Amino acid sequence: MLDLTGKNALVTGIANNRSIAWGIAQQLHKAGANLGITYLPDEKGKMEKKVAELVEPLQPSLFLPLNVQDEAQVQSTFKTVGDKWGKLDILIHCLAFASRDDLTGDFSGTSRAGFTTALDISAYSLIQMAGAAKSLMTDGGSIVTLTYLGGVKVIPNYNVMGIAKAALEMNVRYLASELGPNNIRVNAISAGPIRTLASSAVGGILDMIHHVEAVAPLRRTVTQTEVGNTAAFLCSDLSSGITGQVVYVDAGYEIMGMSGAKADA
Ligand code: 0WE
Repeated sequence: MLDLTGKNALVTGIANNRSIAWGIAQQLHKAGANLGITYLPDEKGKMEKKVAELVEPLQPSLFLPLNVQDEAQVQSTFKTVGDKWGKLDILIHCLAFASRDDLTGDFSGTSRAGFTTALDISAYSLIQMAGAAKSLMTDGGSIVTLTYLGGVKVIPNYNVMGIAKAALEMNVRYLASELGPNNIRVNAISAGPIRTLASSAVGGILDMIHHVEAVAPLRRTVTQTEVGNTAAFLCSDLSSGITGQVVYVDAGYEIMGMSGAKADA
């Protein structure tokens, strides 16, 4: 049985009710986990209010600001987790950002600043948070991050985010190797395209979704709930032998080649 009772789970990356992190938080809650939620603070406190209202039904016992580009805030978040919970069991990393200018146009035009920002927020942040979580995961633990096929294959316009996801997937393997002796497992979920705040800001996302609906083995896209269920599995003892992996939750899209062609045409 999938049971997360008695487990403390810190979930990052909830922006609204379409966030994949929101789908994950709901499934962890359903499995009985005690939740801590982080939000990206802004000047007017709008995000804090919005996320607080959204997660209220899940009764999180911690609700903390977290901007991974602010090292002091990362340290204080994990200090609070240690002080309030004593131990951490589950860390959900759902953070990514690239400048819009770098998600369109020529990849060879990627600026040094854009590259640095994308890799810092989307890939380095996993190292940073795993490093802070390590000493709190005294009973073992599970770290789950979100990646995308664009880190392995060229997807139009994904550009510098593809490089960030390639780095993130390699971070998963190096972290899994280091933390394995502490019984801390580290895995990634490679989700198929889903309409979210992050993806709908991207031109052509609807065409990509229609393409997946046409060629993926399951002939559809995946839902936040399906990603959430896989995350719950990866955080539970049911997956105790799995670490360092990238699990595709993409309706099977990743296995296909010749994706435009029809066999019987
Ligand atoms: O990883 C992502 C989204 C990443 C993302 C999206 C944005 C939009 C708004 C990172 N940074 C930003 N910055 C912004 O200013 N996905 C897997 C969704 C996604 O993004 C794409 C996709 C898909 C799919 C970008 C280009 C092409 C496909």
